[in-house]
Amino acid sequence: MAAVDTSLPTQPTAAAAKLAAAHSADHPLKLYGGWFCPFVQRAWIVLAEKNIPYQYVEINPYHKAPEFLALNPRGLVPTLAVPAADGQGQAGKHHKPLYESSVVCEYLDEAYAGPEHGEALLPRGDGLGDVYERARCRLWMDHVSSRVVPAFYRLLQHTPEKEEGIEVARRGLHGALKAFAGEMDEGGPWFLGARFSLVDVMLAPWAKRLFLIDHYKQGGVGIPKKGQRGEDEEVWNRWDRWFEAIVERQSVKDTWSDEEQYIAAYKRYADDTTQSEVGAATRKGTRLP
Ligand SMILES: N[C@@H](CCC(=O)N[C@@H](CS)C(=O)NCC(=O)O)C(=O)O
Repeated sequence: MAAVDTSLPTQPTAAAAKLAAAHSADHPLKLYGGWFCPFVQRAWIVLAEKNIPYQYVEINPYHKAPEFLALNPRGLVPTLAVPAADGQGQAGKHHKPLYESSVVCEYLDEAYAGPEHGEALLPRGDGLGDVYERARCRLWMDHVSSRVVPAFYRLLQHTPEKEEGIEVARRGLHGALKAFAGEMDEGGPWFLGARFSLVDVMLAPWAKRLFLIDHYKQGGVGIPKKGQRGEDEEVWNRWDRWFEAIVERQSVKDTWSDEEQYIAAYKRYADDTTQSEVGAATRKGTRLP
């Protein structure tokens, strides 16, 4: 295990530090997170969006502490400790664990559904139209996790000695982003048009991290400039609208540390020497954890 993965700065900074401090008091709902982690940011955004009371607990997931593994045998963040209302928590404790960012986000959206938590982040309702919309959202949430996110790491971890040229990796990311943008509704910037949803949340953390590709990789993200997009003009324009809105979303800004800190943390990815599970899976070409 490389030392750097365990020598990350230990705390969030900037806006994320403020948010963490405001949620440092003991609370039965606990989010175990790492400030640098995009999967954690998904869950943190949902907590912020829905005005849910919780405690934020910063941990380093590369240190597999026994108490952490007892909650999440996969040893990954985000991990959520959910209050067990019936007292029937794990091993007699008063909480039950949940993990996997998309599962955690859906749980929070469903469990905190009262009017004080605002509009649901996944369309509710039992009508066939609602059921279809919910399924369509899940489809594109899955597209983010199974297509966009792996393509992001393939490009960020691309190094000149790789057999596959950087252009191939870049095209892979473009293809996944265009497929996503091509499905977006009109009438507002979000995936569902005027309505902000979990589909937006799923991609927001990587949208915020695209600057790392510009910082580290020759040619950067490389989305063609306006007016030079040929047959993709419309779809990239729609992407721009979404991107400009998501990076300005309050919950996204509030869960963000200093950019310099991400640049330092992601150097191991850019050099393709990270020992993280995500990094190793990208190197091997296997499914991300
Ligand atoms: N599929 C998981 C992925 C979570 C994940 O990979 N988290 C990283 C931090 S960004 C982690 O905990 N890594 C620890 C390790 O690689 O050992 C999710 O969606 O929650």
